[in-house]
Amino acid sequence: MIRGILFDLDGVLVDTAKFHFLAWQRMAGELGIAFGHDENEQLKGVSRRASLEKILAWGGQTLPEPEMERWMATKNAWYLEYVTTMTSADVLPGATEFLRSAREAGYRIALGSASKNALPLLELVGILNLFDATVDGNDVTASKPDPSVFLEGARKLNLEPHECLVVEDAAAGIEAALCAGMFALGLGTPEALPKAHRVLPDLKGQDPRSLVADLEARAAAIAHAGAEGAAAAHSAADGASAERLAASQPAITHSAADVAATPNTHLPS
Ligand code: B16
Ligand code: MG
Repeated sequence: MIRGILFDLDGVLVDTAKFHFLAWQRMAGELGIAFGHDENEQLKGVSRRASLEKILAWGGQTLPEPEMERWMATKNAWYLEYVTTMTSADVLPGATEFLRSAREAGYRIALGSASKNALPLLELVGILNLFDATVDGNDVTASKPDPSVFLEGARKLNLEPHECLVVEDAAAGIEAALCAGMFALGLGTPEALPKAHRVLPDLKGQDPRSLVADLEARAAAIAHAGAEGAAAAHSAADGASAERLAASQPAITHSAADVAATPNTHLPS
């Protein structure tokens, strides 16, 4: 039974990706490395250091540690310059209302973000007071898909992982939620987040209680079909079995292989 909801920050509550993009692009430009929107997509949910390492690798460069530190500080200073323009109007559609109704419905609320700037940002846009607990890049160093950030969030909420729902916009974040043994709601498109239990475009107009009831029902269906699907998928190269499995859970976007492979098949209903 879901009793707590853990929210990612960037892409779920606020759109800071555009500011990360501007700051990384400025840095990449100075280093002579090409950096576009495709590259930026791959940095969503990834820590500052891991992002820098990826950008340098794309440019075939390595830097000594003091230079790494200098670029991380410079990029962050640029990023902070850009985000200071944000106000409560920049909270993503439906997010504030969803947080409020989730609290009123009795769910415990936590933040699970890779960002070291998460708390001042939540304060800046006026929603920090809606959280019972926060976990950010200052508490946890391992990047999503490592589940640490969400496991620590559950611990702070005094809940078991299977009592938690994660709301995420990045594939790595969905992986992290599933690795943690939690329910996963993706915000975006089913194509980009195929492993989420459910995908919505945003939180606008969503009622937390109905959403939770729906997710619990879907997870129960996956668990049921997963047990049968795992056997079917392994017993033969039988495409029809996989199709039957998919048809038995029409609301879920997983393939039979995903259902058999991802930890969400073990979620209790
Ligand atoms: P910072 P999230 C992540 O936030 C961003 O998606 C990612 O692009 C960024 O590099 C990371 O935070 C670290 O951010 O430089 O502020 O510590 O999506 O996990 O909330
Ligand atoms: Mg995100």
